[in-house]
Amino acid sequence: MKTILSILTVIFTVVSASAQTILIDFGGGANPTASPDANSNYWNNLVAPSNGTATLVSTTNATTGISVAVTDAFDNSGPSPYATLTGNASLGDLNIGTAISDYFYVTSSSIGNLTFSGLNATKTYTFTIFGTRNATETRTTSYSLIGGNSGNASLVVSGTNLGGAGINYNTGNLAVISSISPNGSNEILLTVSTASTYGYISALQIDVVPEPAVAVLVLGGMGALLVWRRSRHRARGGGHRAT
Ligand SMILES: [Ca+2]
Ligand SMILES: [Ca+2]
Repeated sequence: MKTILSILTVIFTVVSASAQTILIDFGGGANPTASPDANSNYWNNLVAPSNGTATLVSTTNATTGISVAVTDAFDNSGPSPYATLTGNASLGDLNIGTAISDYFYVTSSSIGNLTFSGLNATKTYTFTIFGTRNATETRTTSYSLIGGNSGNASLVVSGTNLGGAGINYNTGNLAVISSISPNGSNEILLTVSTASTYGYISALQIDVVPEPAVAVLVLGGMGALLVWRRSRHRARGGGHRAT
């Protein structure tokens, strides 16, 4: 049994080593997120809404080979209008004050495009997006991703009592778009738009999903273990014999 546990440990270590998480804070330069944060995570800051670029590191400060560029300018960035903004625990690793309380924004007559490049064609990417703004007007932001496949989601970012009594901004809801693969140029395009007056992106988490080959390896490995266990069991005289 100890051997089996050791083999399983090795397999799961291989899987976890290939999974990466990336955190990005969008906003003006006044409130960048420092690294590491209170959870020991490293962040990337994008501070130029018209032409910003960044070479992205993972939450463990590892090089990812992925970069992001603003390829269609946002209208502008916004500062933190509520310095004490505290998000809900549901935001997970995105729940850092300097990250969630500032943003890039668009208006209904514009869009903002972010192009992610240097992606791995054998992996898929899950985008978890947070946006918020303090306003009694209900404002909804749309996020669309286009790579080898596509996906989209929307998020209500402001509105009367949206975050609870007297709290007119989003404090805990996220837009999640899963399993997007890169296109033939190893890129994914994220478009931010709105049918309301304004649309926002405050912070973004990208989870790099292990390539299918690794998952197959794990399943194959587990299958091999079961066969191995069964054959050992039989060799010891165990097993169910016909009576
Ligand atoms: Ca910030
Ligand atoms: Ca931000």
